[in-house]
Amino acid sequence: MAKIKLNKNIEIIEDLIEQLYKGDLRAIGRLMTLVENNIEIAEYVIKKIYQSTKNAFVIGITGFPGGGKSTLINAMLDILGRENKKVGVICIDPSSVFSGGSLLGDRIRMKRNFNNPNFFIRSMANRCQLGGLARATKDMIKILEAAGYDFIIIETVGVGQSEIEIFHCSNIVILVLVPNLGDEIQTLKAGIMEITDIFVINKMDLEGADRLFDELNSMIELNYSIQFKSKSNWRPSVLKINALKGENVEKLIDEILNYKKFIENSNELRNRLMIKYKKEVLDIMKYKLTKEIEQLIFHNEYIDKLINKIISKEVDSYTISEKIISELIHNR
Ligand SMILES: Nc1nc2c(ncn2[C@@H]2O[C@H](COP(=O)(O)OP(=O)(O)OP(=O)(O)O)[C@@H](O)[C@H]2O)c(=O)[nH]1
Ligand SMILES: [Mg+2]
Repeated sequence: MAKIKLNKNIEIIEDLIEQLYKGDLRAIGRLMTLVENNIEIAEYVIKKIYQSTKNAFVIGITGFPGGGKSTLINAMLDILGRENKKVGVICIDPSSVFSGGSLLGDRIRMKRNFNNPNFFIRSMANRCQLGGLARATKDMIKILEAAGYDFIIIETVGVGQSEIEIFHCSNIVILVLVPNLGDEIQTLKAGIMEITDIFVINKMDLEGADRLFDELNSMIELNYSIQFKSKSNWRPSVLKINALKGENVEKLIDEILNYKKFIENSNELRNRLMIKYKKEVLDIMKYKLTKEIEQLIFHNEYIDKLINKIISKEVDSYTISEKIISELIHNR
């Protein structure tokens, strides 16, 4: 995509924001593309819309490639659609290897819900957005919140660090497993298990679902006695599901709503929001400071003089770094 400049497109962006407030799907899509590709535009848009965003309930769904996450989301949309809920879905980096084509694959799996005006479904296949994947996802959530979505579902394959980061912006984390994973379960980032609120055993029609159900329950029981002693902690549940047939998906929605009530009635929501926004501010500061520091290091004669001292073995780079930091801080 050709680089679009913020200052030359303010009017277009303002217009898109107006349409966004009316829930126009095309405007939402165009704004998302702009925000994904241009951090200056992202900043402009988020500053403009932030006060109009209402808190949507953000559901993070993760698990192995091909575990049936998209199929499950589609089955959830069937139910939420009947209740006239507005739902936004963002599929991050869908793997093409296991399920044959990411964007197209999700479109096919979610086909029957693609044309419902209450749903906005988008895939993000690009891992190299400015400011990182988590930044782009958080901004997209805010765009959907400004458009009045009740629920936002984020689908991602839970194997990398950025996925863990993404879950800091979810209100609930659902891990989709399938029977007979064997050692694969070990390759899941350990952190994902710890932050999971609902375990889904999808493909319950396959052999081994009952065994996995028992294993997960014992694992939770073990952790429960240590970690979840206090009443303010949620005890993760385990559900067996057949996403293809929609079996037990209603139960999953009920459990999500139970959880929603649970965190709304405890301090948990506030605690999570505190952590979430601290991380968000930290990430933005890191990004901005890094840019400023890069500018300073590579375009400053005084710094060149200091670096020369490292070259001539007069002073080591730790000491020089400390000197720059303390001078930077004292100057401000
Ligand atoms: N037998 C069985 N197959 C299922 C079930 N749910 C989904 N599948 C199949 O599993 C395959 C993968 O489904 P997807 O929904 O694309 O899985 P995914 O986890 O979204 O995959 P990626 O986005 O590529 O990581 C498809 O062929 C589905 O038809 C189920 O409950 N039982
Ligand atoms: Mg998928």
